[in-house]
Amino acid sequence: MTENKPDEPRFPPSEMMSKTYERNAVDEEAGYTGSEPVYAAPVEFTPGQQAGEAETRIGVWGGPSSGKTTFLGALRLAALDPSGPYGRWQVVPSDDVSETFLVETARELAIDKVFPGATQVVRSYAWRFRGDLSGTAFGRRRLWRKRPSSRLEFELSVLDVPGGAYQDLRSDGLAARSIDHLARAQGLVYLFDPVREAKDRDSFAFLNGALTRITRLCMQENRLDGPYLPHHLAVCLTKFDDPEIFHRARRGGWTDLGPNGVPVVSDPAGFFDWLADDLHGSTMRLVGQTLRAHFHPSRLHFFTSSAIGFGTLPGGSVDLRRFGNVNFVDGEERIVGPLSPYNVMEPLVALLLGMRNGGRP
Ligand SMILES: Nc1nc2c(ncn2[C@@H]2O[C@H](COP(=O)(O)OP(=O)(O)OP(=O)(O)O)[C@@H](O)[C@H]2O)c(=O)[nH]1
Ligand SMILES: [Mg+2]
Repeated sequence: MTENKPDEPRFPPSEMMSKTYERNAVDEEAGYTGSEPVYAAPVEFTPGQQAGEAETRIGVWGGPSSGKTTFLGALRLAALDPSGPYGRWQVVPSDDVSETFLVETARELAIDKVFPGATQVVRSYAWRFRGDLSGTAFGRRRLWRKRPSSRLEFELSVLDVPGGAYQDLRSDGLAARSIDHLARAQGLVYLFDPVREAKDRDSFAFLNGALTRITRLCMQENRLDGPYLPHHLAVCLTKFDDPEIFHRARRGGWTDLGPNGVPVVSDPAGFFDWLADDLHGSTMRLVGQTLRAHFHPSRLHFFTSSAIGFGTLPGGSVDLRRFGNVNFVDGEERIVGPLSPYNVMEPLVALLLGMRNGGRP
C-alpha cells in the first residue's frame, strides 16, 4: 500500500480498483427506459480514469424514492451553511452536466419549492469540494507542517440512478453499472428511507442483492478486509423532518435540542436500532444487521438526515409543534419554508475524515 501522509486523505491504491467491471471512459449519461428488467450479461465497461489522490468516488445508494437526488441537489446549499460544524466549503462543478444539475435543483428546492422528479436517466456528476475545517472540531493544525491539515479537497464523483437499479438480482446493464460504481467507490452513502419502510417494508430488497454482488466483486479483487468490505459507509436515516419519523424519535426520547434550537439526535446508531424495533414487522432490523455484518465498525457512521430540513422560525430555530416542512398544494408536494439541509454535508465529511484517518486498515 502506498504510504499516506498522516494528515492527508487515504485512498486505495490504483491496482485495487476493479478489473472485472470497468466503467465507461466518460461515464456519460445513459438512457434508462424504466421498463421491465431483462437479463443481460454484465456490461463490460471500457477502462476509465482511475481514482487519483484528489479524486474520491462516493457511491450514493438507496431504494426507489429514498431521497438520493434531493440529497445530492441539497449538497451545495448545505455547503453554504455557515453554522455547520464542518467548516467552510465550496462546491465547484467539474462539468456542464454537474453544473446544470446543481443550479437547477437548487432553484427547484429553494425557489420553486418542489422536489426534483423521479430519476429516469442515469447521470454521472463530478464536483470538486474545497473545505477549510480550521476552527472546527475536525480541524487539526500540525505546527511542523507548512500546509495546514485543516484543508480538505476532493473530487466527488457520483452516479445518480433510479433506485430500482438496486433491486435484488436485477441483472441488466443498469444494475451492473450502478453496482460496479458502488463497488469501486471508496465511500458509500446509504440512504435508508424510514417513511417508505413504515409503509412498504421492503428496503432490504434494495440492499441485500446489491451488497451480495458488491462483496463478490471485492472478493474477486482481493479487496475484502477479513469479513468486511473496504468501504467507509455513511448510513443516513432520511426524511427525518417527516412528522411520522420525528414523532417516533421524540416518543422514544432520542432527540435533544441543539445549540441553535434545531433538534439533534446524539446517538443515531442507537436510534436506528430502536426504530427498527418500533417499525415491528418491517425489514429495518435486517437492514441494520446486514450493514453491520458488511462494514467494519470503525468505518460505519450513522446519521439522521433531511435534505430539506425542518420548517424553521425566523432565526432558524424549530417550533416543535410546527416543524413539518412539506405540505400538499392541489395534490402536489410543496416545500413550505426555507431549506435548511440537515446532516447532508456531515456524512460526506465523515467519510472523508474516516478515509483520511484510515479507519481499518
Ligand atoms: N420529508 C422529506 N421528504 C423528502 C426528502 N427528500 C426527498 N423526499 C421525498 O422523497 C421523494 C423522492 O425523492 P428523490 O430525491 O427523487 O428520491 P430518489 O431516491 O432520487 O428516487 P428515485 O430516483 O426514483 O430512485 C420526493 O419527491 C419527496 O417526496 C426530505 O428531505 N424530506
Ligand atoms: Mg433520483
